[in-house]
Amino acid sequence: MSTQTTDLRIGMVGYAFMGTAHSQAWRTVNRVFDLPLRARMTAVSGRDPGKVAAAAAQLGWAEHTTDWRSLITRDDIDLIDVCTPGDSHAEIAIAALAAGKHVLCEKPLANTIDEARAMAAAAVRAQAGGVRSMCGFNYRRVPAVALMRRLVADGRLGEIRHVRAVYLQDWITDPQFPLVWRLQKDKAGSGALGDIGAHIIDLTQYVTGQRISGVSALTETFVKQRPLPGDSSGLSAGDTVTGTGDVTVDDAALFVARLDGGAIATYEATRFATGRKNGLRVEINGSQGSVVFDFERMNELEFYDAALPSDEQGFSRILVTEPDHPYVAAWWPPGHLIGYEHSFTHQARDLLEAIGTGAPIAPSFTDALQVQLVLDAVERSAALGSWSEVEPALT
Ligand code: SOE
Repeated sequence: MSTQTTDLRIGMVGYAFMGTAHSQAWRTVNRVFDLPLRARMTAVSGRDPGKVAAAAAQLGWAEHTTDWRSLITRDDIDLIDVCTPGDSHAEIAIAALAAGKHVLCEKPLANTIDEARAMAAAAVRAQAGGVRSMCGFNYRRVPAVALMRRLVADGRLGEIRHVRAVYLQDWITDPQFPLVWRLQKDKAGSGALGDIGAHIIDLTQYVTGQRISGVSALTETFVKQRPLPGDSSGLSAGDTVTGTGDVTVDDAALFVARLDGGAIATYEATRFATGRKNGLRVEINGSQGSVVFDFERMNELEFYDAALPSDEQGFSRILVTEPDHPYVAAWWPPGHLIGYEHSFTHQARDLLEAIGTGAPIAPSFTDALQVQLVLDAVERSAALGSWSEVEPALT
């Protein structure tokens, strides 16, 4: 590891689902990757004083405030991370850029084209002074997606003809699911379209290197009224319901599209695909091959290589876990999937809970002794060429 002397001091606005995900990233990134800057979790802001204090403590932020503007005027903050609903992205990001702060902003960039244009212009102006900005289309950074892009860029698929992209969720199929902010146009801008459709739009343009040049679409709102939640800050219901309100966004959005490199495409974004939890799937067919990415199997990429002899052709499953794959080498030894790390966090969780509550914890040393006894029996059996009994572990 190189010696990291320069800190990048971060102020994050918002601390719900995306704020939690970003915090995890800021906490971890320098422990995994060798980088020229060290992320410092300087301060987080949120509207509710009690909740932001709790979030700061839980997520690892040194300080907290209820005034996001104070983050922007501080000299000891270099980057503003915008993790709020879309209705405040433009105001926060533009103010931060004007103050010379780098900005990371969650997707979709804004709720309207006017806001997005103003943000893009502010970013270009700021960049002249060395200020950087980025939108958080995180799926680009899945190693299998990066590999998919490389295969396309290297010409392994030939001329791209079809793009088939779906993003399928089902978390609002129940009409009693409350009217959370993601279902309100003034807060979210649009529904499934902006929330998850934006991801597949970005992903397919990124992977193909082609821009969507025209679309023909239809949208639907299946459930037009929903219970009003007491707390509409997140994905889940608050505990109080105070009447009903109108759903003002799409529940589903479908469109066909042309890409400017000649491909034609279909897109489907819905939160009503019963049984589909986070089904982001992209298939690309070219003149020389095809690739398929499915987020629910995010460590894999399917590849069909038409350059192979016909008797060897077929979709092959590439396990994207090797050091030559993008991002992977910094994580774990070859073959250890991304997500492997979570089993250690879960292990630590269970141990902390057991110690704290006095609950039993497993596997105990006696359980582990049972494993040792099997290892020993295997070695004895192999050495002797005979059956070996495994005694029960008794302690
Ligand atoms: C909710 O639909 C959501 O969390 C999106 O807001 C995210 O961007 C997506 O990654 C998963 O689904």
